[in-house]
Amino acid sequence: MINIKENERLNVMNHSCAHLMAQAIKHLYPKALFWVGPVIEEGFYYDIDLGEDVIKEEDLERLEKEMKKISKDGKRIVRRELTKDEALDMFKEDPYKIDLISRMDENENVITCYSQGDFTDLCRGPHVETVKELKFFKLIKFSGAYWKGDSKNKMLQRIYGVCFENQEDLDSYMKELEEAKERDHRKIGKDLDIFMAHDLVGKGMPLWLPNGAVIRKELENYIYAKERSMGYQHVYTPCVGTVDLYKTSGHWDHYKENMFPSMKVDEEEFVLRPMNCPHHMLVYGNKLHSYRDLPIRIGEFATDFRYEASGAVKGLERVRCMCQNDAHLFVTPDQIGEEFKKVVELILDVYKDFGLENYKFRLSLRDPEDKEKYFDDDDMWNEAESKLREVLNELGVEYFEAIGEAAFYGPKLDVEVKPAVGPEVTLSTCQLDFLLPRRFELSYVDSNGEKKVPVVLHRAIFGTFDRFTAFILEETKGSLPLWLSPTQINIIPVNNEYHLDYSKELYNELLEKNIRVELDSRDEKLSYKMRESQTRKIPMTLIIGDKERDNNEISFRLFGEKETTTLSKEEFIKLVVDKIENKSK
Ligand code: TSB
Ligand code: ZN
Repeated sequence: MINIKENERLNVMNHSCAHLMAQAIKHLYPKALFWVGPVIEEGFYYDIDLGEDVIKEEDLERLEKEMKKISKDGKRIVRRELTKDEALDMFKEDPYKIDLISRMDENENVITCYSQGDFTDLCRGPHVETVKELKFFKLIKFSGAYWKGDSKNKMLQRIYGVCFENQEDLDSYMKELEEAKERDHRKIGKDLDIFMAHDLVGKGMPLWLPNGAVIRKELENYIYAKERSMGYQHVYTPCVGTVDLYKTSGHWDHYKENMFPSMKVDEEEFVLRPMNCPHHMLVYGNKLHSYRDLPIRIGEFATDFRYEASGAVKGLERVRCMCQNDAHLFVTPDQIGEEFKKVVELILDVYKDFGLENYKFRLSLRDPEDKEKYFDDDDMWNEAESKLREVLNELGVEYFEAIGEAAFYGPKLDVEVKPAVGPEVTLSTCQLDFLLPRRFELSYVDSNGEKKVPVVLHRAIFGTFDRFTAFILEETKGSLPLWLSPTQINIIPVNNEYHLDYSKELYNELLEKNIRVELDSRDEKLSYKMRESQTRKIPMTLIIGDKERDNNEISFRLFGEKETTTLSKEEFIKLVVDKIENKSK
């Protein structure tokens, strides 16, 4: 989808369109006050204080009509420079503008306002010449938004819209938007009974339904097998720790605002853990280690809790209770390159297995000027960063560098993906860490019998099972490969009276082979059942009639296809078992 903010002409048009909308709002709601109205990737929005009034769906149409009227009228948009005093005087009735203006420095920036007919707004510009240029727009949605994003403040109303140069562009954008909505994992997750939410459990705390649980278990089995084959050892550790644990790790000082508040139990003070590294440090420290034991790779499918802003939580993609596919790799300094390479290879391997192609590698480096954010050891940083770069070049993967994005304890590699709706997120991550092992006083004995501190690689291939599931649901539009599908095969007898026995026989045979099969013996029309099988995106639908029963055959239709294929029962079962085993797409 086009990024409107980055397109010069569309940026200006959308900004002007936000003013046009504000003017229309003022006509319909004379008491309306305006906060800010920026251009965003998807168009524009304006935050508005409507007093007692609340925007409803049908109001958008009314507003659009009023905007069209103003546009037709065709007033010029006129810029005016103001001194701070003039600005304060001009907007003296408007507390929101007073708030903005009081924080402005007229010596740094000229204060300007823009007028069009009966409407004037404080604004930096630039704008189109006349409102006549704004013809092809659409108001898309509305929501509540706290003033300055702070839940202690008043809730304003935010209306989103978009503006283009011609009708075709607007139409094709609206079509893309519709498609994105269809692909949104929140919709798919609901339609396919994958997860739910409930106020009684809380915001950002999805409940995985049976279908979702199957997907998650398959993902766990898949990555567990891969990790075992690479020498990982998995552990189970509690999803709480004492405050002291997080003081030792440094999270209490550096990560507290992302954590749930602590709770006291007897004499101990606990927190829900936001990360698993501290627990894994203790597991490593439980034994003495020689350089010969390294790398030691400690993995866990670990539940974490993070405070995410209530406006940021989103389906399975951004949750407050998540399960990481986590591991901490303890290595000697000269094993960093090789171990990092294995992680990148694993990422590539996994993405290939899932057929994922829409992702970007981001190498996050420190800003050498920023001595405060990054822990101070130039040699360490330079060496680590060039090692990571070297590995990426050697593997020939494309990546971009982001200066100043490293964690304070070391550089990292992130995989960025774009969800159907909303900004990019990180899926996989691999982070180098020189600090945490020191804080936990970890060591190994090197070949000279000297005590040394290991280096740690934090890595999560799926990121979290939550976010990864959200992403594959969107990439596949809910049509998962056979091996991942909650229901793999749906058997529909043409007529229960004649075909149910053979269908049941088949059902039991498939069940015995551990295939997730359903038998639809409801008294409904065949066409209805077939359609439902498609809506549920079941990969294989079997239609069992006379011919199949008499010849011990199977006729099946793949999801999304119109043709039916017929095979002997044995051939069919072999095909299915092979497809599942090979994780065929
Ligand atoms: C990799 N300590 C490391 C770990 O060892 C760590 O926690 N890294 S992280 O903070 O980057 O989180 C790992 C992954 O979890 C991220 O790459 C991202 O894919 C996923 N993740 C982070 N926050 C959320 C969230 N709120 N909801 C869903 N997934 C999340
Ligand atoms: Zn970690």
